[in-house]
Amino acid sequence: MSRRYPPVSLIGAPTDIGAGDRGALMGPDALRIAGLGEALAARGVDVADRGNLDGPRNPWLGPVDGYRHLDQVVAWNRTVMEAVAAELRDGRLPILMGGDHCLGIGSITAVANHCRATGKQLRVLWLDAHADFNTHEVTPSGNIHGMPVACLCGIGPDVLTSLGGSVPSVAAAQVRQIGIRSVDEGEKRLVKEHGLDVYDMRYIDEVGMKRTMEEALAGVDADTHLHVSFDVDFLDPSIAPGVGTTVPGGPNYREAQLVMEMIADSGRLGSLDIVELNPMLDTRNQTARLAVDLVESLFGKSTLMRD
Ligand code: 4U7
Ligand code: MN
Ligand code: MN
Ligand code: MN
Repeated sequence: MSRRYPPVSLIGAPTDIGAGDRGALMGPDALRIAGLGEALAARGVDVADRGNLDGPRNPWLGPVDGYRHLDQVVAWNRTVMEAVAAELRDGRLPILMGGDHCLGIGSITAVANHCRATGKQLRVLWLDAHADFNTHEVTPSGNIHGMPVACLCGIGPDVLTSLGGSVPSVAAAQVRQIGIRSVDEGEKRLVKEHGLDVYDMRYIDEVGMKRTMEEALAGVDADTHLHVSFDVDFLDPSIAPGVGTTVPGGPNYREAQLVMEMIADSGRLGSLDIVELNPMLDTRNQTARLAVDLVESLFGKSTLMRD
């Protein structure tokens, strides 16, 4: 039989406040329409949809001091952090339905605080085409969805790095990035300087996804809380067109399934973000349906005898 999962809470954060394209604010409803809740329930998971959080609308202004919409990004992340923290306190597994990836700051800050409070080890798997390690000095866009990993590691504006009280929220050594294939020039230097563990597409090409995941999951044990931050642009754009920042050369369907299956096999999934889905750029909700399909695997769905 399939593994038991804690009860799951779906949290919608309908905003594109940190993005460069409009539309990610429709992500939560696209995931609902693709049947995310029903798919989990069909796996025997107890799931509650908490509805959507509220926050400031997107004024679509240019950068100020290298940041677009910093105040609004802070407001959204504070709300996300509180919502995720409340679910974790109740022993539930939060699924944050974004929204753009700046929301990973609030979500993962809550998870990190929960781990500190409960004495769990934290491991963050960052599935993304991008390293999201820009700062206001090196960002080519000012879009804060390109900065969440840096902020979590303590590099960024105080209002974001100290959102949860302890700075940094997360140590670079707790993060594994998978699928990376677009890193900006200044960002590259920072990624190296901070020793981020990056399994980029070149590495995946050379050693294969199986070994990559074995390495990314090495050391995960019964005391580990695994957080998966799934930026949908991780996937190859040929299968996942519904994102704002597509980069060719991503994992194909089978590789993506293997990623999810191997995480499921670890048995340690504790929280999840599904971010950057942009229904305005999608074809008949194809990308949302693929995301749901992959989440089923993340929750232990597999073929034939392996269940
Ligand atoms: B996402 C970018 F310049 N690096 O900072 C930037 F290429 O959350 C893109 O991973 C960031 O989708 C993409 O604007 C953020 C750009
Ligand atoms: Mn991202
Ligand atoms: Mn990305
Ligand atoms: Mn993106």
